[in-house]
Amino acid sequence: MVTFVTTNPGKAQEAESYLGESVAQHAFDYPEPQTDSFAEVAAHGARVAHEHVGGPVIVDDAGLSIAGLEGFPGPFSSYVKETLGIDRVSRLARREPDQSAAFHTVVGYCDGDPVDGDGVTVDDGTPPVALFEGVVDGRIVAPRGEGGFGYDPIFEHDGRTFAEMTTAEKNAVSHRGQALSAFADWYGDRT
Ligand code: ITT
Repeated sequence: MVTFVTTNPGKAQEAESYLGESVAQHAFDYPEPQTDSFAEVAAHGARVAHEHVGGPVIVDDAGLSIAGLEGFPGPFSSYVKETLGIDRVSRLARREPDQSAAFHTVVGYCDGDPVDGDGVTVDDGTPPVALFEGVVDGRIVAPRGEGGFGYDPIFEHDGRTFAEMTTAEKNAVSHRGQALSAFADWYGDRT
């Protein structure tokens, strides 16, 4: 059993849909270092979460980068959603000529033991953390759809917003689905 340490029930639901009963959510708000690197946040978070939980953990650090806004809100996605809200982010983005955007995530795994493997970014800190990245391209639109969470209603991929997809449909194309898929392949070989 791997513990997904996140305060975000939407992320946990996607991981459970993808990985089944081998994952369970634990809500713990680990401190995030001030950096614009999702990988650094995920690596730090995985170590702190492992120390807190005591067993194998994953964490997920994600963010939305809007091309016409120079990558904003990026590492500030959580703060910007709480302060501006997604409607205003959408309006700001749609004033720009380029509305393309990308969602990034890095999943960090830590169980205290050494990690290794093909296609995996291996962090050399202590304790070691395995990192799995995912990125999906899309564009910012006016809010549509009732599903998903966070920025999903304003992020359109292949003609539908993530909020217009089921969890399984979103996982099949999303940043998180890609990272979870890489993690699941790697973890299957480890256990
Ligand atoms: P934890 O750090 O506790 O996991 P969080 O919601 O703070 O939860 P992030 O910092 O990774 O997680 O997320 C940054 C913001 O991006 C936050 O507002 C999320 O709701 C949003 N977000 C993350 N993944 C998303 C997704 O797949 N679709 C839409 N919004 C997402």
